[in-house]
Amino acid sequence: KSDLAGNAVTFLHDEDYLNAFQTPHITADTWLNVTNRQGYALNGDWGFAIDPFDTGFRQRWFEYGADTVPRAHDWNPYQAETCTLPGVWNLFAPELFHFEGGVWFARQIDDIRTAPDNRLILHIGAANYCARVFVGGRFIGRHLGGSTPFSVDISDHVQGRTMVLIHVENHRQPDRLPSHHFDWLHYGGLHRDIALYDLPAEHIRDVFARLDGDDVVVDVDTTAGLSFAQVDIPALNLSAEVPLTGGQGQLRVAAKPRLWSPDDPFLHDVTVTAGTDTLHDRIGFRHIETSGNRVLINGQPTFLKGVCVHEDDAETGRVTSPEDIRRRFRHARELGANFLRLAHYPHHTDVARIADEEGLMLWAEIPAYWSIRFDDPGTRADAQNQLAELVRRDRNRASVILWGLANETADTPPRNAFLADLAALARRLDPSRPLAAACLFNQDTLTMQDRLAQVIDVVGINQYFGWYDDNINDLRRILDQYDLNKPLVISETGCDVLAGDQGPADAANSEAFGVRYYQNQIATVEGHDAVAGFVPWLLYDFRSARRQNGAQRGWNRKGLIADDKTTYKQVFHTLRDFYARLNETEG
Ligand code: GCB
Repeated sequence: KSDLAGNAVTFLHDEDYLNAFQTPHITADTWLNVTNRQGYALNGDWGFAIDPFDTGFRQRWFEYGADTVPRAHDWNPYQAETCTLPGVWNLFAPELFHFEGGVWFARQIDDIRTAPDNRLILHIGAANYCARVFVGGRFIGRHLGGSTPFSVDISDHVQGRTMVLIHVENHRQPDRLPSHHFDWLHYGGLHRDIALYDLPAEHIRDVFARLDGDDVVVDVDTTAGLSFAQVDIPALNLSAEVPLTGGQGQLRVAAKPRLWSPDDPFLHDVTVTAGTDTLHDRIGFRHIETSGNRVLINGQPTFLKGVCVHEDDAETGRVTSPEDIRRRFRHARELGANFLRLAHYPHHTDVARIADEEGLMLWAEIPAYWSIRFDDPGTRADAQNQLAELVRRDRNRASVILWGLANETADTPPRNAFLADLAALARRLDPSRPLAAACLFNQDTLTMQDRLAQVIDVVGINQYFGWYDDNINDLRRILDQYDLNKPLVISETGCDVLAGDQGPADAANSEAFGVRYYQNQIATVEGHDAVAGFVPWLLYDFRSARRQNGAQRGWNRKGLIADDKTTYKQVFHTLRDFYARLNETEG
């Protein structure tokens, strides 16, 4: 390209700078199962620079090499300010709290390959929202979606010490999931583990083990050059060879495994070997299905005594740890809960892993939340990819009993087509689990007419009668009129309570108000035949930029426990008594 005077110019339009870094896409297709693999952690110190004007693309900051003199003067990754990853930039400095835009992260890596033809895979736990990966000065690819893991083979770009730059950008855009507007804090950054994996050239990409009727089924997916895999499950006395075609194979054997259940969360050691590669996992086998209005675990009707939870922490934001997860589960158990709804995006990989060990059941969802551009093919591809990455990551986890497709989305033809496609994808990637969503009920007739309810297996409704809506009797009408032959779960209910507020029961935000709210809710729901589960909103107070009244001050205060994750509100005890009664009746 040249200008009128014939001078060479690289880009004519400003947006071309960014358009040059759109493809290749990094997607679920290149995702690698890293379960129990020994990785080389890249957590820790990284250089970082905020880049609100995308200067780094214009000046090609990513081309800085170890021995090259920087071509631009504005940033040098070797002299950068540093931050600790995983991290969210909102908490790096007070002035970054509401920053939305692009940030560069830089770090040198070593070639850790132990054999010359081994593959070197970069694995990123999550980057909110759009990540562009540059290795050794080259653009490798772009990933969309803020809460799912991705991997990319960087073997051909690493020589000795090599600079890795990851540009992460979190613009709120109408074509993303979530879109412009949502009720939690818009954290940006690389908020989960980053690691390198050194794998043999021929390796296992994924394993999916499950129960199907009376059979144990193990799908194996490897690189194309392998002709068989070995599957060992010692507790089943199972050791079998699986022939692979084009790298894919399936083992199906009749077996009677000891079943995983909330009361007996038994996990089987499963080892798959192919060529010189091995993947090891601990997998629970259990049945999950619905029958009429009930959810059945191993054939037993099971009431979902739940609680919703966001992934948020006063100190670390979206960054979580096994200790934080275990504390979450301890509180859920203390409440008497057996079920958590992981709102409103995929949570950390360790959540389902620890829930497997502890016998808690989970609803895992993607952020198809509120108004989404359902008619945009790009948004559709993004949603499908986020779902595929979530399902592939967590489908070996017995604790995950439901895939959640959407939350409070309006019934329109484009939305129904979009979510029907997602449902089909989920069933294709994982035929073993029911699908759920928080549907909308008709406000006038108080009936469930949302056509999404026809597509999914477990119908959720978020209702706030006594808070946003006044008349609690309307909830009874909804339940009485519910006539779908599918489980109905109260997938959210709650009210903002300020911990320690001793105001009277008719003053919003007081502890007494909260207690009365839940008493009314419980009185309406308890024993009602239509209801298969109750999942209050939510375990802890969480940050939300849109919540700015006097009691909120940047926090959604519907937690049963305050934001310090220590101070119980009285509503916690109201619910605990309810679940204790249910536990007694269930015997
Ligand atoms: C809802 C949303 C949830 C909000 C909640 C609230 O219905 O699903 O994301 O945080 O209400 O507190 O209003």
